[in-house]
Amino acid sequence: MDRATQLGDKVVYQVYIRSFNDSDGDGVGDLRGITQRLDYLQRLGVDYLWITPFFVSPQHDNGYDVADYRAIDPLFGTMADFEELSREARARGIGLMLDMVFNHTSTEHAWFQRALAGDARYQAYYKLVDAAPGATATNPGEPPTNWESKFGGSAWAYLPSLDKWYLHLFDRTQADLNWDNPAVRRELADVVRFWKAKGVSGFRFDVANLISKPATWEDDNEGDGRRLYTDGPHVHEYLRELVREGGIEDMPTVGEMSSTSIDNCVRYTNPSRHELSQVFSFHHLKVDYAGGDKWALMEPDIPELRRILRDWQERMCAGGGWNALFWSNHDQPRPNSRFGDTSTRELWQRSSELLAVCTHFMRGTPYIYQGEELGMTNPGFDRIEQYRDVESVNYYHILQERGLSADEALAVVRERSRDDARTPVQWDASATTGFTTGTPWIEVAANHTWLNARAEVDDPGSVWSFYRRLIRLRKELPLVQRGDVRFLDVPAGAEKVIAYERTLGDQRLVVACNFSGDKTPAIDVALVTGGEVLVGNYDDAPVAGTLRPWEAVAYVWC
Ligand code: TEU
Repeated sequence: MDRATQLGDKVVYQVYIRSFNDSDGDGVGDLRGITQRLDYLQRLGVDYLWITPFFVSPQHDNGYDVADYRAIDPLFGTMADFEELSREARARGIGLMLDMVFNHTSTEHAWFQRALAGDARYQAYYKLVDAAPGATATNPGEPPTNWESKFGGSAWAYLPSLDKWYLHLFDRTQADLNWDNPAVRRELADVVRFWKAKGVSGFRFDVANLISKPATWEDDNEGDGRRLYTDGPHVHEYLRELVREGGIEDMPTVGEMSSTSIDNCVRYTNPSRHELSQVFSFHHLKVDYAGGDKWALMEPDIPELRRILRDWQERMCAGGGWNALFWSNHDQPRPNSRFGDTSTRELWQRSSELLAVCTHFMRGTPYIYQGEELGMTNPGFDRIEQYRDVESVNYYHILQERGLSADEALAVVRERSRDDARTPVQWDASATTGFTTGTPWIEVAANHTWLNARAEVDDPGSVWSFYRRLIRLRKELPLVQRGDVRFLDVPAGAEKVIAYERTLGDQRLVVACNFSGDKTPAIDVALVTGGEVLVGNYDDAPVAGTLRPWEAVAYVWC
């Protein structure tokens, strides 16, 4: 089945469980909390929920450090709660996609613990490398390579009791699994079958393109190691095997592909390859990294954003691949704070809606990250103590070691922290936003007094209603589901406009988005002559091809 037939009319909603809705007052979101909000999600019109990990975990990385893939962390509820959620979601036509963190386990996982206790069978589950002679706990010598952890510092940690190093591409409590060991691959396929038998509808695979490491350990003389372990030698084969052995080829599956290439993503998702059905790629979310560094601030480079989106849309389409479409997730700042303008309510609304128009008419599967449909923004915390994320806290210190003052480091963290997207969903205007009756695990954003679901769901002019409309349009228009895509050149003076065209037979759709607060010549008038405005974020149509500040419009010929 081609991907457009399988997925063209579907929209996924991401639930970051910890911050979504708390049913028991402990300040942390949970499974029953999701069940309580299913009516809201059904009304929005989404097809699937991707729920971030709720498995047993010491929570050093908020559940991305799994200690037992088959058991639910009591923090989030019980298996009975999961089964109830699954039943209730299904009754509303919503499927659940679970988040499988298979590149690494928590160091508290029984496998790692057995490895530590000296069991050779389990030592072969991880990437362990003997230390050089003479290593001691206090002076272990050089690690096997110079690779850096994505959260800062070396990607290797020394185990004095074994006199070995283990690889951790993320936190030191997240040990990379050895996918070259067939026993590991069998264990993981078993986990997939376990959840499939529980009736889940699909899966997201965390950092799926990092699972196959190179056969020899070499330093990266040009960078942090990623070019050596990304899209590694056996990654396609291993994913195909997982999908086959897990029995999930017909389900929606999405791989998180960090620093990947289009050619690889065509391979990951073209149905003839029997791998995954969708990919998240991140190049478009690096256009505001100065010198490629997430922790160096820069205004977003919109022409570069256009170039990247164009490449990914056109080349994935030509290669029979399929993109996940998104601006936002639990690792990214809020997109309106980042690419839009939230300085006034009017600009906040227009730029939030512009971002929605820009992705929802593209070819692929749109993902809405919780709260995005309300236009939630970065919280703008002003003290480091308000941050919880391991990466943010590490980098606050690393930036100061690099010479920034504490205030400067905080200013960077404020724009780049993963916690920007992790504040509680703003259900209402009350002090804890209707998220919990207790004390939220992380502070709420101050703007919840006016920016919240209660204020938006019944207002036909709200950001929420706008998202609902876009979801419905995708379901109504085969052109959006399966049309070809081609990006449009923009006229001189319109460098901050992103415009593209979808076509299916003689049907045509043109989308133009002005990523700026200036009036700008946007599109050649001839291109839109005779088209009808399908949707726009102003009440009236643009005049003579000129877009107003943060204007986004879609014209259709059907
Ligand atoms: O993220 C992987 C990842 O590579 C990033 O999104 C990025 O490197 C990170 O956020 C640093 O900026 C996935 C999960 O989405 C993330 O929450 C986990 O922390 C990580 O894997 C480890 O499991």
